[in-house]
Amino acid sequence: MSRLIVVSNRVNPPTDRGEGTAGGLAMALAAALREYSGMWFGWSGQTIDEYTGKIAVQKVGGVTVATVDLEDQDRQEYYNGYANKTLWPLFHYRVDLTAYERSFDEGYKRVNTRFAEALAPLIAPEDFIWIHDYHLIPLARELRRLGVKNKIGFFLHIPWPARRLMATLPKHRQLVEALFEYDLVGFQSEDSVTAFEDYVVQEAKGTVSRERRASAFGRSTRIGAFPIGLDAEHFVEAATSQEAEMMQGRMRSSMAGRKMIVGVDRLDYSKGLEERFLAYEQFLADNAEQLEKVFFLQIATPSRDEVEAYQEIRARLDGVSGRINGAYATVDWVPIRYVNRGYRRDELAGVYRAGAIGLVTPLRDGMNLVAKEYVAAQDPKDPGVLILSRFAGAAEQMKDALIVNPFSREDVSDAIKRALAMPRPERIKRWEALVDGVKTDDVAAWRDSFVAALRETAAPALQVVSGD
Ligand code: GDG
Repeated sequence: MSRLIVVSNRVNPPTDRGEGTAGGLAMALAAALREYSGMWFGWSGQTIDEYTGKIAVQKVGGVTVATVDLEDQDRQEYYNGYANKTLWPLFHYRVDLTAYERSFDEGYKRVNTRFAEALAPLIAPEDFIWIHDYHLIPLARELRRLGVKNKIGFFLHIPWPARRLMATLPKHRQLVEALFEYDLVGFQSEDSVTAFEDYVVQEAKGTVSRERRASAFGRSTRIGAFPIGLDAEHFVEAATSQEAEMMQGRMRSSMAGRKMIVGVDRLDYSKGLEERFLAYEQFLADNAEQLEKVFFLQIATPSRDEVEAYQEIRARLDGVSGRINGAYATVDWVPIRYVNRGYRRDELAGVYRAGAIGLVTPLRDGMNLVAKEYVAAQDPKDPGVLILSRFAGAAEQMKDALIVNPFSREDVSDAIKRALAMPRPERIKRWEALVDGVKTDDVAAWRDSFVAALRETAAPALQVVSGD
């Protein structure tokens, strides 16, 4: 029987339903793997003095995981370097933060080779291989070099950038060419697929067929949009669990009748937190009658804190939140509760449920699962309002949210005002449409549609076509 082998940078299945780690990927993949017999391969997160290629296999939360340790140089050049200082900012349109260093390039290639060499012997002829995210774009090429002929799919969790941004990356053609070693390349949104097609046609002088087969570099691959979803059923359950209710009760008693606006994000510059704080400040300035009637809770879980850009955004947020609170707080009201720690998943569900507004305003986001979690956690009889950035992949699906431009303080401020005043029947109508989508397009639908599309890709997997 064919197995599914999932590969991602980190392998961290949650130990139980409540204790999720920060990061949408872990939850989604663990749910996918429990359904299929198979294995999850990746980095343990540990570093050792000298790389050995030794694989540790264990069962975690019902999932078989196989991990390797890397060297500190790998962590610096591959993980903190090429992945998080080069590709992450570039793919999130932050060319100003993008570092282009040759040593990062070498580290990226080295780790992808190491992954391929460790993984290849574990692959049986009938297995399907599903590789995740920007850390591992060249992995199929390395596996093919070792003679792996299996079907290999790739899914990009973050946005694909516009062609002219992509062209700022040294050796961008090599990186894109590596994607043509896959049988299927999946993106989160139509916006990303279109940007990729634009690169193929304009930059690589290739073609894209009506069936979405992209051809360039003498090869071809299937491409498509596979919007990721939530483990929705479990999240809805989590929102009414005892832990969630306790959390909601705790929130309610501290609210003193005030309405809460809530934001939950990894502390990352792509999430638009500074712009969000400033938009909320604008709202306070524009709506004096709302002072002391509402407050904003932002949970921002620290992330990638070895990278300077993350230390900088954290310091900026400390400054901006402090300044706004200094300007507006009264003896018994603080306008922004800014929290830098993580919570259990079921506790988070309780926090979402207590929020009259879910404020999700990333400047760029592949999908954004927080938007979907906020919707899934609402009380059907009295749901809150989702305010969502048009630049999150989720905006293509969640059209009944209040869609905003996160770069415009006035736009976000107006949406907050509108959401606070929204009559209950309109809130219910919008929420019903949103929750329908969240439940239908859940993580199982995502997994099944990707795996089905991978199975259906034409054999032979590598097909030589015209184009340069
Ligand atoms: C990438 C893409 C794409 C946050 N704080 C805590 C916590 N979280 C959880 C949230 C949510 C997840 O982290 C964040 O997921 P997002 O989708 O919002 O964003 P990224 O981490 O940037 O994920 C993104 C995603 O991959 C999946 O493809 O949607 O576009 O950037 O699940 O709940 N979880 C817990 N405690 C916290 O304090 N337990």
